[in-house]
Amino acid sequence: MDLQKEEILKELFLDLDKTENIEDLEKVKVKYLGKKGIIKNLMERLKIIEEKEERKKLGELINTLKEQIEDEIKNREVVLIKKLKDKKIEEERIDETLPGYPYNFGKRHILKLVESEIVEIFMRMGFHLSFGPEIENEYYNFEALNIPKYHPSRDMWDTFYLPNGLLLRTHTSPVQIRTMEKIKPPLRIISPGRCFRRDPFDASHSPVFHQIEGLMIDKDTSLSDLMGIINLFAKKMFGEKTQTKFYLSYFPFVEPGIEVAATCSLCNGKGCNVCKYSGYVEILGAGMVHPDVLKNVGIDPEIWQGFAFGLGIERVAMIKYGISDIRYFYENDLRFLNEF
Ligand code: FA5
Repeated sequence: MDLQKEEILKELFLDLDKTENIEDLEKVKVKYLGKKGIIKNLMERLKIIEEKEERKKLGELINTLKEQIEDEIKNREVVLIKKLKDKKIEEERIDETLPGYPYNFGKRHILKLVESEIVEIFMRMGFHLSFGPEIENEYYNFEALNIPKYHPSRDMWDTFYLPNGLLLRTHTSPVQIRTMEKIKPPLRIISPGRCFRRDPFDASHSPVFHQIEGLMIDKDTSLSDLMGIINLFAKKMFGEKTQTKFYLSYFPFVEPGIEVAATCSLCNGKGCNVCKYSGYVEILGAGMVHPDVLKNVGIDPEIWQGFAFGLGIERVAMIKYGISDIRYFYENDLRFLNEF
């Protein structure tokens, strides 16, 4: 039987040279060493040789050839695995000269930044932080503040009522009552927080918005203390040149009630579309705490007087940064949020 060893090996080397990956190599393995492969075929042919010695000799030769083929395939496998690894390393190579990815740090929302700024100004004037619940009852939101049931002034605050007789607070003024119930005067507190009203969304109203309540109770506190403190706040918040205007207004829990407007910091009082060409923008409601409110919490109005104020944080932020529409605060548009 002619083994044709040299031809087989020559063909093997050609086949191995053509392999590019392990899958190709597997096919070569099957071709030479598989069940119907070249070696198996040689073994089958061996069976028809009758001469025992010749069969033995040829058998040994086939085995040597098989081992040689196995070795060559193994060698090629080592080469292919290295090639594969090198390719992977090349593909994953880090080019340290490329610019890095921009790292996006989270930041505080503009309303929180403005809130902190307002809180800091008042804390420097000796006010302390106080907090109250967002879900309130009628007593704290209205009655203790001199707004009895069916009183027409309740219409000033279009309220979200909850099924269990509770409500979402319409302003931060209930914190005045809760604080005076707990702390004896003299006291000075500010209370930031969320408020809720059935106000439809428009350029200056949101159904959810933020206020900061201020309350000071002491002996001999007067309207001029309130005016002095608000003036100082306006200058610190909007700039030293800021002027304020005080108007008489009505809130059932203060007497007298006032509203305060500050020169528009965008146009410096000259008039622009943000201040509707008046040069001034309303910043807060305030007044001297009504004696009946003091009585409701057991404070003697003959000894103690005080003032309270409530300002809208969105309104302050809009004036300070010239933002013409309150909806920007709530749309979560990163182009807007990243400006602050
Ligand atoms: C009050 O809520 C009174 N509690 C303020 C007060 C406190 C008066 C203490 C006297 C003494 P008013 O309804 O005007 O008042 O609201 C105060 C501020 O909250 C407004 O000037 C405005 O800036 C803001 N505000 C009210 N409603 C909305 C709303 N729907 N969206 C955004 N801001 C609002």
